[in-house]
Amino acid sequence: MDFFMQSLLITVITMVASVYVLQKRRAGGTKTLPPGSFGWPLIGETYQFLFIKSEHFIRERVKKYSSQIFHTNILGEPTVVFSGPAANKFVSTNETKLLKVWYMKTQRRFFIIPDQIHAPNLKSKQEAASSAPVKILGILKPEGIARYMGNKVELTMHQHFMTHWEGKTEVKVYPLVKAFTLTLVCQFFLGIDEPKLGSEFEYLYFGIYSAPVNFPGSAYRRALKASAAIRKEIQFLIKEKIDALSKGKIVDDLLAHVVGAEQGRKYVPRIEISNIIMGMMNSSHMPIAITLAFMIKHIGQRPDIYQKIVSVAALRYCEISYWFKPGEYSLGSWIFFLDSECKILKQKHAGITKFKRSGAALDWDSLQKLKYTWAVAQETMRLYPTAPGVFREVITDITYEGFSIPKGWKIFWSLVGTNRDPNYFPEPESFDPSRFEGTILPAPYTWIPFGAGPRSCPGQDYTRFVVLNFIHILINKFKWEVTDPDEKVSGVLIPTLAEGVSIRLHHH
Ligand code: HEM
Ligand SMILES: *[C@@H]1O[C@H](CO)[C@@H](O)[C@H](O)[C@H]1NC(C)=O
Ligand SMILES: CC(=O)N[C@H]1CO[C@H](CO)[C@@H](O)[C@@H]1O
Repeated sequence: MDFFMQSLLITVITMVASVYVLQKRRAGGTKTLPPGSFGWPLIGETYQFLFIKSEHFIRERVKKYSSQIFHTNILGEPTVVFSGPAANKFVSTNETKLLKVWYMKTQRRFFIIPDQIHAPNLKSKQEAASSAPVKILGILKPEGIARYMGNKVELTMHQHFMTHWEGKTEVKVYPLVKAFTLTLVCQFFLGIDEPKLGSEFEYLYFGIYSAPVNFPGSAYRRALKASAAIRKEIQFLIKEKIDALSKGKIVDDLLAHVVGAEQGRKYVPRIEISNIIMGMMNSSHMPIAITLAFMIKHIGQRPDIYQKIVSVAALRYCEISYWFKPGEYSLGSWIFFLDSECKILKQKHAGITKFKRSGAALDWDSLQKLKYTWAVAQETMRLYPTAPGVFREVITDITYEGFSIPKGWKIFWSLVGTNRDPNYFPEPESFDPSRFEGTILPAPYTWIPFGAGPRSCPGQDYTRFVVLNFIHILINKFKWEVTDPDEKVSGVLIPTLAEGVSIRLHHH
């Protein structure tokens, strides 16, 4: 921590000294600001924000100020923290009218986004370029994923399991799922079979919530270097794709399509294309790996959940495959006896039996039916959220719950403030997928891991596709138990696994 404090001190000196004064003046209107504290001069409550678990940081203040929203100062920016269902609804429904997206300095530097965009037409160009091409292409829609990933993903999964899982009696889950999601994103987004830049993507992902001080050994510096390396590689590949396309070659990966589509329509700077691709790779690699690792840990600790996934999957097969006749079927190491209405009569553990489709990736329709497995994933994302929140900028003075928030202020929209709140999730610390199953689901706006409203995450289908397929295959191949159930969860704003989750594997 010494080092951190020292670095901060130096930044403080180099920062414009007027920020504090300015902020006081801005805050000193006649209207009522949300309660809160700007903390220390200049650095405000940045330290607390970055180094205290998000839910504690928020819960403490919500209690102290008796208000769901409160003001603070994060990295020199007067910021109002929004959390809770009402705030979630407010932000998502007023998105384009009252608020616009805003990026922290870390993210602006990693992506080379200008700090201030003055010209109005430049602003709209910038905004359009940041997400439009993705939406135009529809590549993250189920059809797109099926088209670009469908046939390859099966082979990739097969190879992954053959190399890293088959024949092993004990494995560490976290490094393996990271290797897996990296392989997928390299293939899907860049069209390269040899995964690369693994540690760079990890630094980038964790670097976003770091103090932006560029000193040897700082998380920020590592992430900055990592983003430069990633960008360089993407720029290189863009050149390759342009060459290939101009020679009339068929290249069928996502980058080639973005390049191709952009060339057909209008010129979009390569820096924008690499931003889009880097952003999507960042979102598809670490968050899915972390979700998978925690999910595998909890399934391993709970035989009831394991078995329910297996039997629900068996029932689904039965429903979707009208050719199932009454009789005996096996799935993984379980044997099912089905009656004429496809009800499971009996099930027993079967030693070594293989379900005939074991190891095959599922198509889109079948995946939609794995509702219980998805409920397990949802519960995992509730307890271990990989995107703690997003920033917005207030574009016109707004009034919310009687408080006024001046134009130009930032909003930190916490997406996790509700996740462990017993008012919305009784016994919040217990892992209970049934919260997301059946008729009584969490109330609207109480669980929004992907955000909500017009800017919500376009990668939800990709996430579902990868998570469900991976768990499906894993369960078909193995049963497992966690060797250290008490392994510590580390990380402040983003949870990670201190020891990587070791499990003992039993092959079917
Ligand atoms: C566990 C997995 C994931 C989580 C929890 C997650 C969460 C989020 C959240 C909270 C946002 C911000 C929404 C906002 O600003 O209001 C977001 C945006 C975004 N996500 Fe994801 N995401 C995940 C996976 C993915 C994947 C797999 C992709 C791509 C394949 C992806 C692509 C994007 C993009 C492009 C945006 C920016 C959208 C925009 O600003 O218009 N995400 N995600
Ligand atoms: C990486 O993805 C996560 C999850 O979607 C997001 O919260 C974070 O802001 C992204 N990081 C960067 C540097 O864009
Ligand atoms: C100006 C505006 O559109 N305000 C809306 C913001 O969101 C709340 C809650 O969804 C609405 O009631 C307001 O009308």
